[in-house]
Amino acid sequence: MSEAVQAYVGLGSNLEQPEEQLLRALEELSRLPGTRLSASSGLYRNPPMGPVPQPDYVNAVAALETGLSPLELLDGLQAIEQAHGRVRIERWGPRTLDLDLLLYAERVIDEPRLQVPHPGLHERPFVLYPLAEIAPGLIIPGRGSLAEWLAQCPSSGLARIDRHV
Ligand code: PH2
Ligand code: MG
Ligand code: MG
Repeated sequence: MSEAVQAYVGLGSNLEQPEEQLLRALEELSRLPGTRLSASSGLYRNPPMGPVPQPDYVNAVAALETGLSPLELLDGLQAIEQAHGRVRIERWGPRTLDLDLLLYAERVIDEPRLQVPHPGLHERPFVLYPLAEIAPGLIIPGRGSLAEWLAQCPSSGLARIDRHV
């Protein structure tokens, strides 16, 4: 395993107790081989984006320190999605758990299985706001500063969920 790098993962769920899905997924992320969960944002309830009518989502972002390669990490994320009973029925459709690799070190990756930075990252409030909570000074490779994208992105519709722990 190579030297650890910082990676960011977007979490989303809108089926079967979304908050529980996300809290369990955070624990599972921390147990990936060669990986440490270095930070996690709050949980945000927000309306579904896209063309499919579906329940509200709960979204969050996690920071990982990992020795896994980008594709090894992607495999790990997909295995966790599978373990949460993820079924791929339609694009943009509802899901028990979605784990998107948002950023991997300062890398730009454009492969059939994996695009990093995640293509939607810079325009989605449910990614930008939780990301800013744990990495406010972040530069998005090829796209500029997180702070600038955030300033153009209304937070309307995002409701931070209090965690009673
Ligand atoms: N994910 C989608 C489609 N729409 N809407 C919200 N609010 N949050 C998501 O994570 C989300 C979505 C497909 O990945
Ligand atoms: Mg996904
Ligand atoms: Mg997604």
